[in-house]
Amino acid sequence: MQLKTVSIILLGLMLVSPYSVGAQIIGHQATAYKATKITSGDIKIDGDSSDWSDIPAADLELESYKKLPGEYKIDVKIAYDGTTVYFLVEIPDEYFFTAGNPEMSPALAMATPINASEGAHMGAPSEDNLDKSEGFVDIMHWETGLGEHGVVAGDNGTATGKGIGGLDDEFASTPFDRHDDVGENGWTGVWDHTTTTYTNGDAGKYIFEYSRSMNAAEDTDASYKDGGESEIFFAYWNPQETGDGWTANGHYTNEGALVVGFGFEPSVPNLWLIQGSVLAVIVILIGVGGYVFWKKKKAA
Ligand SMILES: [Ca+2]
Ligand SMILES: [Ca+2]
Ligand SMILES: [Ca+2]
Repeated sequence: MQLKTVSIILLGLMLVSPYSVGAQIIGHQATAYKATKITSGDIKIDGDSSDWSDIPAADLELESYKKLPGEYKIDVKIAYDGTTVYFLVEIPDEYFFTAGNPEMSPALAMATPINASEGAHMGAPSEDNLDKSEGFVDIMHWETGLGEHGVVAGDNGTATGKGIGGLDDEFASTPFDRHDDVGENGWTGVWDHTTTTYTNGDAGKYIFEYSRSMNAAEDTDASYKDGGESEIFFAYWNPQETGDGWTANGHYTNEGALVVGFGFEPSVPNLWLIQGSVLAVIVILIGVGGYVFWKKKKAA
């Protein structure tokens, strides 16, 4: 190897960290999760999570796209009975709710690709290309302030435009191109909080329990198939982000997909292993570079 070549490699390696090399190869670390097949009727959509006690949870960390401080460690459970898919999302956060005011109450969204390669950026390929689209994502969007705790929200398959209780069926091709579904709102949900007094500032966690048909009802919905795989992203808006509530892009989200296998454990690439391998290659190259440099210097 020529000295010049080795110097170029070393300069390149000094400029690129192993983390960014790994992240460029496969993106953020995904989380694998096996959705549990249940018998119809096992899960009741009522905001009470006790019927989920036998179903394992995926632990996800939601971070702020706007780089706001802190993160949310949430638990997600998914079950299906062949015709209906059920979701339970539990988010530790203070109870904070103002009836009729979406921004002063929590909001949750979930994106599943319809024909985009992933749902992380609502159809856009990356944070740097948010106005480009690579396809459509299906969206569940729940503004709790438009409803109340313990009360059924969504439209259970009817078409009403804006969802009852703020639980809406939508789609997007980019973050700037998001629409309500026109054909039907497939979502049914009940949210609650572990507080017993429902006083703003109470500690505890939010419970979001919701379901939908596994089949797409229209082109703007994703399908969830028994034996199939789906990549899912969640977003949470904290009503205490500002004195006036949350801002549109103040949401916290999982940067790596939740990869869901319906009835099986899906395999996901291990980013840490790839980063470790990249680091090992860098150490070897630096060693080779140092040896060549030493040989050249000795020969000069
Ligand atoms: Ca329940
Ligand atoms: Ca729909
Ligand atoms: Ca939809």
